[in-house]
Amino acid sequence: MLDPKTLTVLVTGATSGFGAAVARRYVAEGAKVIATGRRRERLDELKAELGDRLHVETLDVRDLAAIEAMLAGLPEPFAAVNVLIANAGLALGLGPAQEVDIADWHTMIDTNVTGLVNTVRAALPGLIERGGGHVITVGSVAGDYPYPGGNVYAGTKAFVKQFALSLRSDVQGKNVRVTNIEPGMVETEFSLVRFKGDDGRAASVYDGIEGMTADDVAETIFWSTTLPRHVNINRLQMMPVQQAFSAFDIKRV
Ligand code: NDP
Ligand code: 8X3
Repeated sequence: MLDPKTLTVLVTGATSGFGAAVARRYVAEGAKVIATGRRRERLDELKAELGDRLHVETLDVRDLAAIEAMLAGLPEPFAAVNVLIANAGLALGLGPAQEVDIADWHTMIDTNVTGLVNTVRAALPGLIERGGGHVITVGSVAGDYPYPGGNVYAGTKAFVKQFALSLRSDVQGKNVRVTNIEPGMVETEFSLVRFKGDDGRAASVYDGIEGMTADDVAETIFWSTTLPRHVNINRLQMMPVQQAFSAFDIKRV
């Protein structure tokens, strides 16, 4: 197993959900963590909770120049990032394609696709120059299995998967591992964001289900990055036991 104390982890979207759980998991094991996100007060709370091994930076992943400036200005103890967890992302809406607000589609593409490639492109050269590391991308079961209303969100997660696999080919021989983590339903702020603050609708998604938690996902990410250096998990799909697959939807006349 790789010693977590040797890891300097940069995680995007750490103000909530998977990202915050990831920050807690790595700091607890002695790693250094740079936690980023747009909501400063959440970052400050995380800093107060986790202490010296955590560094926080306000960051919108849609802003490539801001990512580059953040990486260039990291304080010395946090400068040598060797694990990138490109987690920031969101779904907006669950309506049929013919009815949705196209601004929501643009925001998902800007965040889940452009934000992801911004983050990876900015951080990857440093990882390689320092001798290697690990890039974790956060896909979704939605990247494989279509569902009504998934439309652009699902499309962005299919992109994440194929980008991650392709990235692996590009960094072959550079000692960089790449893993796409693909969860199913996990109760975080994800549905609250998707349904634009409608608590009742968000909560109903998880009614009667023992869903996975952000800690389950953080544990899986932690595990995949601390496996012996010669092992690469390419893709890892995970679901709650109560979530499975359904048959094709056939409309008969
Ligand atoms: P949360 O809503 O709890 O967390 C999302 C995080 O992304 C927040 O920290 C948010 O921070 C950040 N974020 C959103 N937009 C931006 C942006 N433009 N720049 C920087 N950070 C941003 O959801 P999850 O933890 O569940 O989601 C994390 C990832 O996991 C996402 O990519 C999501 O698509 C994926 N996922 C979630 C699943 C689930 O069921 N929960 C299942 C499969 C995948 P802030 O608003 O402060 O910027
Ligand atoms: C989030 C999981 O099933 O709501 O990616 O798309 S799902």
